[in-house]
Amino acid sequence: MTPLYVTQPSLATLERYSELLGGVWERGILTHNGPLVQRLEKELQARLGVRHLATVTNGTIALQLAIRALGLKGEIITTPFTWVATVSAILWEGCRPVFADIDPETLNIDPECIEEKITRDTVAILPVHVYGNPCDTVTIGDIARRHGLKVIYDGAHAFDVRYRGAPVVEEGDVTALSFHATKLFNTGEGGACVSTDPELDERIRRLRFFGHNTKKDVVEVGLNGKMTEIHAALGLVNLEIADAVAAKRHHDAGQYRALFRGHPDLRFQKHDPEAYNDSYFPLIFRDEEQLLRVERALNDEQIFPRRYFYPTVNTLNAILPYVAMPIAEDISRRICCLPLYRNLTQEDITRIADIVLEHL
Ligand code: T4K
Repeated sequence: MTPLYVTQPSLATLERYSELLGGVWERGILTHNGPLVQRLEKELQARLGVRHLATVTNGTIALQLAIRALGLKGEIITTPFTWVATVSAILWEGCRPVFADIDPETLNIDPECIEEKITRDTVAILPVHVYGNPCDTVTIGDIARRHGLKVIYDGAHAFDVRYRGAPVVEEGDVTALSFHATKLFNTGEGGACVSTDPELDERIRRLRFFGHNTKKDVVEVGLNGKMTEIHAALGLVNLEIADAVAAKRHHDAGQYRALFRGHPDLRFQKHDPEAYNDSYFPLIFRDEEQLLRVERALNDEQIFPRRYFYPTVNTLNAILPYVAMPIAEDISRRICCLPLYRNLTQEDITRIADIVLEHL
């Protein structure tokens, strides 16, 4: 039995990738803002409809660079329902994460909970577009303006999402994207910072390149966050198949939804179909016992869904003191992402859904 994992990377053909790599070999330029990195940035800007996009080595570094470029020092309000990278980036940059609980329907940070967490030390809000579902950017923007706070969106899952007719990744001061192998669009490892302000974009570019300015003088403390030509080449060819990848995912997620819709024990993340990239297929169960029973049954058939995100990051005692986040913790115990990727067949989806429904 071929195992079915939660995801598999969407990859263009090896032939197509080799074609671009041929040029890399000829030029001998592997990194330092080479021609393919520049081309990928232009193509991503055009595809996503954004003005400033700087590629980096991964989504975690994108978050760190965003925090650093905005000069943040103090408390950053964020969600407990996310991958550990959201919080480790805050800690790594010497700031303090303060959690605000989530909306049980959208699974994004609840704007009402943000406001009550604001103190004199708050410097920013760092919400996550969870599974690509856009946050309430209007209310969050309004809170930030009223309190003089910066906003960084963790858009690791939000590739290609348009919300209210505009790219959601242009909301806030900076949005951090991830192009990890498991993401909708991937460069193997990779990521990007999207910013709305040209000076901020320039600073991010400087910080990702050892703090060099365009003349290569060191003008501040930077790090090495540069994407290589090898990764950019993969990004360029994967961008060519991005429409086909998106169409297949929307179709397959729709098929899952049709098979589960109406079951009294199952629930989907509340989302606007026009602003959802189906980058994951999260399913919310009645309780954890039911989820574990289904997970065991799937594992017995060599099917491996993933409990994104379990446990919630506010419970990670090794890096943070615990603060209760009842809604996020409840959802986290009973949510699971089912396999969703390009090579999954219609039979696979039906088989997975049958096993789920049989073991509820
Ligand atoms: N913010 C948020 C909200 C995020 O979700 C993430 C990352 C970040 C920030 C940080 O972005 P990056 O710094 O990673 O760019 C994955 C990813 O490592 C991570 O990128 C992602 N979020 C997180 C949600 O999930 P795992 O622990 O699930 O990976 P793994 O190795 O268990 O892979 C899952 C399945 O994917 C495997 O069962 C098989 C398949 N797979 C995986 C890899 C790596 C492949 O088929 N090929 C592969 O190369 O973490």
